[in-house]
Amino acid sequence: MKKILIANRGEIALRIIRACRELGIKTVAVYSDADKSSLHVRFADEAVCIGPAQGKLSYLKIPHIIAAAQVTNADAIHPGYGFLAENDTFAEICHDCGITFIGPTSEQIIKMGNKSIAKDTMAAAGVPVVPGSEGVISNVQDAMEVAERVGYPVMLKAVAGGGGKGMRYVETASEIERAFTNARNEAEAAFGNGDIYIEKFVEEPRHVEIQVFGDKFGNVVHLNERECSIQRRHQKLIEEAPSPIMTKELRAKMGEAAMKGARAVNYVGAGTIEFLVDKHRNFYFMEMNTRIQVEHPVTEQSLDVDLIKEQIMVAAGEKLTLSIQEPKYHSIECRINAEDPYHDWRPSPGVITSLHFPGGYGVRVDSHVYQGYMIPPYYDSMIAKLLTFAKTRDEAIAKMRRALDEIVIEGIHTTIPFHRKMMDNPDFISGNFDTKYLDTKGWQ
Ligand code: MV4
Repeated sequence: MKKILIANRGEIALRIIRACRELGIKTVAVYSDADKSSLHVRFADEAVCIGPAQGKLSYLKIPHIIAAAQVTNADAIHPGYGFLAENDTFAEICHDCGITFIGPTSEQIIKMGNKSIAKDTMAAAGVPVVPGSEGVISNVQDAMEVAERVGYPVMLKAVAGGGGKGMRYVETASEIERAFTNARNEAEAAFGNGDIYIEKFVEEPRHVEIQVFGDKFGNVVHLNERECSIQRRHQKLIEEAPSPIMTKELRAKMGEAAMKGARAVNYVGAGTIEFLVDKHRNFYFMEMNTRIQVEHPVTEQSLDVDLIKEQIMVAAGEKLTLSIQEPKYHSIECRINAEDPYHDWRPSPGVITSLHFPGGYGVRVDSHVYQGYMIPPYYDSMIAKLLTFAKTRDEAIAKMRRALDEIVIEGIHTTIPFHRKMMDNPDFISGNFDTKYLDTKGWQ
């Protein structure tokens, strides 16, 4: 692999360019009109403008990106996360054009993109799943029957959904007809696919996901868990590895289940298997993400591995170099977003007038912003990932407090005050939280 085009922007584009630099691989950036002065454009060896500011007209335009790869002679494309990362058509077109898509095959993306097929595939492979319908539910009658069988409350989920979209909580039989119709219409409008499946509602679940990796020789490993329960409206805000609830035994069981799932689809590249974990530490498959994730650095800092380099090597046809091992460090990530947590988390784009990032032992900042940078309003609001890592969770939290005290970002509002408060929150410190924590208790 000699030259990689990065079909993304922001911090992940920089993260990928940095890995390529260290590997001696040339890079091509693509950018929209709004990103002319972005660091990914400056740090790449070449850069191609692919359209106007809106993502739909630039970073999501497959023909523009393929053309950019062809005119620059790139032999591979790294999609990052978001945009085209889980677009099966894009993966297929790359393949047909003789460009290596750094990720799984289009078939694997399709299979895991349909949440009901994904669930049935995992169940067949022996991965624990939440009791519910087998396949999709075609009418209210069937919905009632399944709900009676597994017991209320239940969740209606869109097969084309994920990340909480098109979901309905149903407490009693009297609500199910309305919920089913609403979920179906909402899913049809949002995804052009109104198919719905049902499962029993898991009470007070935690979101714990397992990083997996496969190569082209059929080798699969798991790289332990990430705890992602601190979320707001399905947006993760704090992630950590290991999870405060994890035991060696549970890790081995969940890791084994995740590898079974990955092997069942001959998975190649970086993937994440998301689980719900209930208060008795039962775990259930939720979804598989067929991409590198925003929070991959917490795994990197916990295990001392480079997941982006590994993605590139595996895509180039090398054997996996990673092995299964217990966490070496505790790592925490705070997502710094250009949002105002004091005013309903409203977006806060604009110019960063003053900037100072923390450093020192056990601190990592992944960010594309600099002093004078204008945060455009067109894309997601994450402007930096602040990580700390240490031998113990308490030390990692202490480092995070210290790092949050050092950081300066002026000119816009950010999620920094939220994170600083969370680092003193007794429930966070004791690991006593689930996925509902922020939405029900708030942070102030
Ligand atoms: C659930 C659940 C409880 N029981 N499924 C939300 C996002 C989507 N990926 C699945 N989600 C959930 N599915 C059953 N059977 C609770 C959630 C859920 C959730 C999951 C992970 C992280 C945050 C969440 C917030 C609310 C609900």
